Amino acid sequence: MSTCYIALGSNLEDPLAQANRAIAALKQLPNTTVLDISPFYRSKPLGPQDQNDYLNAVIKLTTNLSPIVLLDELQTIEKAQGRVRKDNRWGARTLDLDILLYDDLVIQSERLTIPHYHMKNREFVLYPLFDIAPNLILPDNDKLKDLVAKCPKNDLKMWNI
Ligand code: A4P
Ligand code: MG
Repeated sequence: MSTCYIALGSNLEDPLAQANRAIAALKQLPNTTVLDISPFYRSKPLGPQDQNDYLNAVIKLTTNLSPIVLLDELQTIEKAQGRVRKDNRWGARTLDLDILLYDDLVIQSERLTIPHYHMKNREFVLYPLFDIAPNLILPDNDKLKDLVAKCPKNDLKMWNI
């Protein structure tokens, strides 16, 4: 069994419903157990500002799926929830599921970069990850708590306030 952390983001079509539906779908994945779910956060959009705030969260799971099979499964869930892939980078989306970490693996392939690029300076990734894995150490030996301490909160709030 491998331990993975998945980042969830949504800023279209009822993000709260999108998040709950995605989590229900993750719980249905074969050979996979959802172990923990961070609180849901509300974050300012990174990238184009003419889009809604995001709901962001991080989910911890154990799985027997390989990284690439897990990616396929995540993309299937995104697609089922109406995700349309567009060329506009960092644009609005109903659902984004990214693999942040997969055990201590470091992967650089055409389809997968693990640890997820940019995760180290995104408040909407680091804070929810810290909530469920305060003692986490990244494959490069960086401590999550040090990364959080260095990362401005940038108006990150709990979703429901
Ligand atoms: N890919 C490579 N590595 C991974 C990985 N570790 N996990 C590839 C998942 N996918 C990975 O992703 C493009 C390709 O990345 C996939 O086909 C996969 O093979 P995508 O989901 O189609 O496109 P994307 O998500 O639009 O691209 P990107 O660059 O991942 O977007 P970002 O950087 O995630 O930005 N603001 C706030 N506040 N909160 C957000 O969650 N998200 C974005 C999206 C912009 N602004 C945001 C947020
Ligand atoms: Mg993505």
